[in-house]
Amino acid sequence: MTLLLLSTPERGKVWPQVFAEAGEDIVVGEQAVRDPSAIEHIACWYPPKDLSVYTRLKTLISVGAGVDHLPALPEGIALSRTIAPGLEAMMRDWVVMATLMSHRDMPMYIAQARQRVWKAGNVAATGKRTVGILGMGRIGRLAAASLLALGFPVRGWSVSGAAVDSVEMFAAADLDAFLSGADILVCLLPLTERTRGILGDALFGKLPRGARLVHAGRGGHLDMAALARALDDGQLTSAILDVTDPEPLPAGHPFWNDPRIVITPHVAAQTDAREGAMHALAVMRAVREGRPIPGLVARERGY
Ligand code: NDP
Ligand code: OXD
Repeated sequence: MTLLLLSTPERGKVWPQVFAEAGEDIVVGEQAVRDPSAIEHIACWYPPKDLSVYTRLKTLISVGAGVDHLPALPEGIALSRTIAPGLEAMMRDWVVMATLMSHRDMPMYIAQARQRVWKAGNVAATGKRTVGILGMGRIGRLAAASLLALGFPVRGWSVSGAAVDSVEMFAAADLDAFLSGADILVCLLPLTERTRGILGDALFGKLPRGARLVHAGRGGHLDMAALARALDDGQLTSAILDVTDPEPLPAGHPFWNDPRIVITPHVAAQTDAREGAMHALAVMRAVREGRPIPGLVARERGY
């Protein structure tokens, strides 16, 4: 069973070491493939243009947690997203940071400081603002636990609405009720047909007036023009964005200079090279032994 890695030079260095330690075969880069029919797994962000030459391909592994950048795969090829506790912890940290920044009006104070303005606003305790998390999966749950520990009331939205300790949960059909109490809205959804463009006029209009947005899902969730309208109208107070549409955000985009918006360049988390390799090894072994594939993406759900 050979894995083909198509990724960054750093992963190209680390993965072969990890695979050698594990006694597994790896090929780095398509140019190094001698026999495409020997490749049973491909790990990549973007897949090869022509997958059909890999006639015995069993799994495609996304080196990230998301899979929205990947095309639909032919029947018989499984899709796995990388499950990496280190990446999930980084996401939690970014969400906690951005939520606290939103709660404590940091976009406004950063803008004031640039103008050398000393002007105090009101300070609210964490218990006074409810955080609403769109997407209560692996990352949403981790973030919720830390936000609860800081004293924020937390509510969550997921397809199932399945119970999460100390979190007020809402199922897909109850989106409006969920939004009506989300003072700080955190988006941690996967990008799918059902969630594309969800952060738009209609959704913003259902939040409490003056709500704050924290977004680390995908750029495709966000209608950027709708966000500008909601900020101009006062419906939203601020937005902290790790993802935009497009990425990179063009140098001339008005969001760069908007005092109500803080942008980070899709760095909320990155998969550690060794952790990513360990995930790929776990996938290969599960396939070999006929066990459930870690990080398996359900074709019909798209996440
Ligand atoms: P999971 O698959 O574990 O969780 C996804 C959650 O979203 C689940 O709770 C799911 O509901 C919910 N969900 C999906 N579709 C809908 C829908 N239509 N309506 C309501 N809820 C929905 O994903 P992770 O937590 O691991 O990751 C979430 C996302 O974070 C990734 O897909 C990626 O987009 C983003 N990400 C961003 C990074 C960055 O650097 N900015 C890095 C890593 C990830 P249910 O539980 O009922 O299935
Ligand atoms: C990911 C990402 O999905 O980096 O892992 O956004």
